[in-house]
Amino acid sequence: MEWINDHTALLIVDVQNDFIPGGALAVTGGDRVVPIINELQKKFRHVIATQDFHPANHGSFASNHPGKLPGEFIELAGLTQILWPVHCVQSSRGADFHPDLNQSQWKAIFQKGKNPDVDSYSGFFDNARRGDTGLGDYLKSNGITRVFVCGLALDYCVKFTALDAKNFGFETILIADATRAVNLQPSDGEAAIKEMKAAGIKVLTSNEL
Ligand code: VGL
Ligand code: ZN
Repeated sequence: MEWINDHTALLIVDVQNDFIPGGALAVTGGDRVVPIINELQKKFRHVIATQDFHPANHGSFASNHPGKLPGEFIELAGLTQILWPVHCVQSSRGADFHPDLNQSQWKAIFQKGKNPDVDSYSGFFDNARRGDTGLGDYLKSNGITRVFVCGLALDYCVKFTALDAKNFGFETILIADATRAVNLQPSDGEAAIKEMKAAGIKVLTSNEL
């Protein structure tokens, strides 16, 4: 089966310094996806990245809620919100893409999490599903029908981006070796893959492409 054609896009989710070991919200093995994604990109004509890009007063940061710690919960935009350490602040090094990630063929970058009043895991919509980054319309207007998803973190932004891609009507494929989970709970990564499969998302490894 030829998986990649002119109607196929690679979505690289949040491969940013703060999600890499040493960063503010480090994902174990997050750096390991970089060479895999660089190899993958060579096979695609349409490569698009998302970037977590928060203002310093973002409501998902524990430090913006006196007395609260990362991992605790609050209500934000009418939703239960887990609190994170300060991460991916606009114009900080932590928000930059990993320096080894090849950006030379990217067609577009979609930033998310810019509204301080709501978090935004998916590259398509904020968690309250009000704000739209334009990614879905962008893909449709470029004739994309099949979307491959990779990047960080599997159990948050990768999962919600893939679920929204599927809901948008794109055939959606997770590249399992090109993602890593935060795993606040040790099985969160596995649970995310199960949830994606149940939603009709395919799971492949990069050597199958
Ligand atoms: C992410 C938590 C908070 C992610 C972003 O990119 O998976 N996770 N912000
Ligand atoms: Zn974030």
